[in-house]
Amino acid sequence: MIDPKLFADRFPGDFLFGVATASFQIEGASKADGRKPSIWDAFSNMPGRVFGRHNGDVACDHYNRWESDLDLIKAMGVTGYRFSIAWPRIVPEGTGPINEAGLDFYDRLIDGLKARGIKAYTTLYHWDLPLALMGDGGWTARSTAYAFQRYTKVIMERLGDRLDAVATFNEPWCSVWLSHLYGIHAPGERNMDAALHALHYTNLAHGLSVQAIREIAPNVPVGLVLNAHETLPGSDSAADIAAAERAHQFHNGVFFDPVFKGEYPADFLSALGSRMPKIEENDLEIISQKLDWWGLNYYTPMRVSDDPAPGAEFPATIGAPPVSKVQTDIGWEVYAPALKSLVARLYGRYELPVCYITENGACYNMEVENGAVDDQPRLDYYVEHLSVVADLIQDGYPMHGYFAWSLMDNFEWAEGYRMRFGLVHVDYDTQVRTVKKSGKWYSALAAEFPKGNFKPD
Ligand code: GCO
Repeated sequence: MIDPKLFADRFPGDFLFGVATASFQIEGASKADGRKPSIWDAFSNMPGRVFGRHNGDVACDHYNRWESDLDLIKAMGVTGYRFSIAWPRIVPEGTGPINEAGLDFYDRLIDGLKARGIKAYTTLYHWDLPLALMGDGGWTARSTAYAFQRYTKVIMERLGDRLDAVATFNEPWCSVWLSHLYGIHAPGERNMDAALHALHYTNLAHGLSVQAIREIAPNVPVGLVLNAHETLPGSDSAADIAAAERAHQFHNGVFFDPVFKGEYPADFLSALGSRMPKIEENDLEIISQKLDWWGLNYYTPMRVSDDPAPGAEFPATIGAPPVSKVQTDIGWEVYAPALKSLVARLYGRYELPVCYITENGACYNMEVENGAVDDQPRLDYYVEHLSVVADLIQDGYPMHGYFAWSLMDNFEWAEGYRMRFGLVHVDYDTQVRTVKKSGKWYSALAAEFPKGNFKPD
């Protein structure tokens, strides 16, 4: 096994090691203290949407166990905790009354982090849209972007003085394409026109939220977390190389270009622009405000070939087979070189601020045996990918920190609880937490970096 103490030498002394979670995936207590349903509560209660019809009612019961969970994070020796705030706890109907009891929970959580010397990295939207907003069309309605701006203001007024960083959205790719075009995530639509509306209004909501954060808490570094895809051509034919570029525009460019260049990608626009909602005069200006940092969530590459079907809709690609034979238990190809080429390519294409790896990790479903979880393949995955991060730093890329996904096993969206990503195992019958072999290794590594950093340039 790679000695974490030796491995640590490859990172600068102020590198931040953290762990990440998201509200709906861990909190449970879905009806407590004034919380109302989110689209994920509704979706997980529909037949055939989530494995085993699992739901978020109890999850890891973090809402009640937050103190011992923070003790666990502290004991693991990491210095950053990335978590998300549940909009349906704060403004339970999306618009309208503010729920003080919901704010109180995050107040206690953030104070609890501070008391333990752990930095608070908050995400405002990790997919739990208040269900009531679906009555107006959810993300396909422009009004949702303004509702999000108001929710942002409520958060920043109450909590902004103690946040070490804030991200507006987590993986808009998922809440746009996976949720409105591919139908896998809530609300489960399969409709390009709806998805194109969700796309622009999500981007707008990001911009409006940045405005609100700057106004209320100008000292809090603002960012956006993107699951950029390394779109690799399935062969070196000209058709596949062109397909990979279209895939880049569709899966990455529609988020990166408006935010970092103030425009939508050209080929995307000529193919689908006429089906987008009206882009109002200042929208792109609002969307493209300067950010202090961006977060990259990376798990696996995207391999694509040209779709030969006549009239195939943009991006007109089909999946190409994996190159590496190693797969995690969720079936994702393990291929660390794509993390390196992806970061290099994105910095080549865009003027990006400093980067945090805000999620990286692997799904392996080992259970507890004799009080321990031997998840060596997850540990190997971490070593391999962290090693790439160290190489990127050496090559001069501004990689400032790394958050493992995830602190503990949790509700893996459409896969329910059967897919486990935690450094810590959760027994869902007893809520007992057991630090896995990978978690012990990661703690030993993180313990070498007591300072943590946040110095956006
Ligand atoms: C994400 C998700 C996580 C998932 C993880 C594994 O941002 O993609 O935040 O919620 O659990 O990615 O699929």
